[in-house]
Amino acid sequence: MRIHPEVADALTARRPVVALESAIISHGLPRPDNLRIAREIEAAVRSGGAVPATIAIVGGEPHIGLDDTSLQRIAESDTVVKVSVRDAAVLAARGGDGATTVASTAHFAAAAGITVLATGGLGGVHRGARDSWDESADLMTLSRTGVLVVCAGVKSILDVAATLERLETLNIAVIGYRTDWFPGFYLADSGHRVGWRVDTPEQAADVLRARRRLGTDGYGLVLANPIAAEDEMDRTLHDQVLAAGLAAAEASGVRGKDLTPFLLDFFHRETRGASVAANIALVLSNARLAAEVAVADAAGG
Ligand code: PSU
Ligand code: MN
Repeated sequence: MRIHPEVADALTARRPVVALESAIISHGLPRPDNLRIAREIEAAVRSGGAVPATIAIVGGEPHIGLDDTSLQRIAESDTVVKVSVRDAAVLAARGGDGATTVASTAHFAAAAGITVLATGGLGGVHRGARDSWDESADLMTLSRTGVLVVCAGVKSILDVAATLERLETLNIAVIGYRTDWFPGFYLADSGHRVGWRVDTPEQAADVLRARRRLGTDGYGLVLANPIAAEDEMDRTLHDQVLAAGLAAAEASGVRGKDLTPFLLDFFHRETRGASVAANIALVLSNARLAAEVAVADAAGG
């Protein structure tokens, strides 16, 4: 692993660091805006007082923290593949470039000693999983990787109720940030309750400390941060486009790791950018909150 010097210095000095995934840059957001947004996500972490560590595989080597040349390569190259945990070694062996999902970002972050990770939406159980068995490796990975993932819930393209059940089974606590409801990604509220709530970054950091004392810090945690009311998508438009997107995916036979990018792209095109605007707003908010939690964690010792 290559740890960027700024990140390495921060980790050595126990200053706050936030890990950022890169699949959202390469596969989750439209070009050419994705590079600018990637930089804005890093800036949001800095404005919250932490050092950003965007994670990706560059030239076969996992990088913890990217310089601008590498960030550009991940955002713009056509040969960058979406990398989950199982793909990492195959890609590393052949020296390719890969953008990491929440699962593989969590894996490399934990290996580097980073506890807090920010993303847009966590992967989860897909609709129709009863037949397709399509469940994101994000869930299984978090059941054995002790990072806190700050996200706006799971994407509404998923089966939210089933995802919450699996999170329970896998020992991954879900904590609402200033809410008792699990967020719905583009919408603030998915209609499902969460069991726990915190109202400040300090309270979230208290949970991280308690978990170290109790020895449950090998399991992941989800801090669910709803999109701000003024940034939410229109619910009627959301529901229409979701139904159309699911039908289009079914009709064109999209499966496996291509399904999430397909549906996100469908949303972005069909809503003429409204879903992109919501996606950007929520990911920046998550990056900022993740930084504040990392700061509170570092301050508490
Ligand atoms: N959240 C977003 N946009 C994304 C993703 C999450 O706002 O593109 C990506 C993340 O990298 C997540 C992945 O880990 O989608 C889940 O994909 P899959 O269902 O194939 O595991
Ligand atoms: Mn899948």
